[in-house]
Amino acid sequence: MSGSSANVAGASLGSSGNSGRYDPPMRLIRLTIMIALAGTAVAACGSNASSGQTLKGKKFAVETGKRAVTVDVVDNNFQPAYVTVRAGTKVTFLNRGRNRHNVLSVDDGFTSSGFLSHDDSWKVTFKDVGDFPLYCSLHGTPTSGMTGGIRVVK
Ligand SMILES: [Cu+2]
Repeated sequence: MSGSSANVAGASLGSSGNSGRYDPPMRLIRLTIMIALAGTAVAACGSNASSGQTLKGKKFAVETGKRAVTVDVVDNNFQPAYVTVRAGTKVTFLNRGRNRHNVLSVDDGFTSSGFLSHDDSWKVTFKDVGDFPLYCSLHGTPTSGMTGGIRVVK
């Protein structure tokens, strides 16, 4: 950014000295702003797409030795938030909190729950290997707040 600002300042000085008009530098400045905005939009799109679909960098509780695993749904997070299980494991999401919650698949990788009241549970058997990001829409979004994920390995 500092590089392009310096270029605009230089062009402005040069053309005002020659003609006394300010049109050329204004056009340059507008063009520079448009390019900067376009670049920002592209960058934002790219980062949204990748952060919504990956569980990279999360800390996982490894529960690969079990055939059935329970994730506690509390006020307001999943415990553990990120779990590694073996393919074929049944995961029970149990609402131990006072608030209502839900368990929604970010990318439709598994069947989402409806609203879960205290002591309600939602069971999902994860047959396919892969990452399954999830969230509660009452206290989070696919990428922030009450989020979690199941990583299924062979
Ligand atoms: Cu919630």
